[in-house]
Amino acid sequence: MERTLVICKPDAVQRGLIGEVISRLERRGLKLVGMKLIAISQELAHQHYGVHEGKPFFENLIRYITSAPVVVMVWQGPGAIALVRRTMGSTNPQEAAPGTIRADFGLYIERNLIHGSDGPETAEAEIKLYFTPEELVDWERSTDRWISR
Ligand code: D4T
Repeated sequence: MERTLVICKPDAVQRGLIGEVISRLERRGLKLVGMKLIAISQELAHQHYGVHEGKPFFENLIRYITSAPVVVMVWQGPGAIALVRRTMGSTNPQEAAPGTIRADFGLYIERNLIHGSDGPETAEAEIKLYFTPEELVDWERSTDRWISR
């Protein structure tokens, strides 16, 4: 079953939106298999966003993601990676579809509330970056038979 990394970014934590994000993903039927509140170090931020190094927004992005605690989570389900991206909305909240997290709570690309892995390879690498295998829980959910085919 597909797994993806989700981060409630510093603005989502500061604004009390952790529960809102979790609630939307839970209601979608996805299963939470890992979660923790952490402060992202400079080193971890550079590892995560290394692909953007050199771009004009890079320094601001690092400052933002390390500015306050974040909640990192792993969600599991069929097509979880794309499903989370659609639930989040476009990177720029101004362009995000109504009803998505970024559209409902965001105004600026620099404060876009949530991260979700953008493909199978990045999901695997990002999950490894934030979680050890022991921190991920493979569990049976009693409602699964009402959600799965
Ligand atoms: P993340 O990775 O944070 O989930 O965002 P996306 O996957 O939706 O978008 P991204 O990798 O292209 O951008 C990473 C991060 O950089 C910020 N950003 C991006 C910014 O501040 N200015 C910009 O012009 C761009 C393109 C927002 C998200």
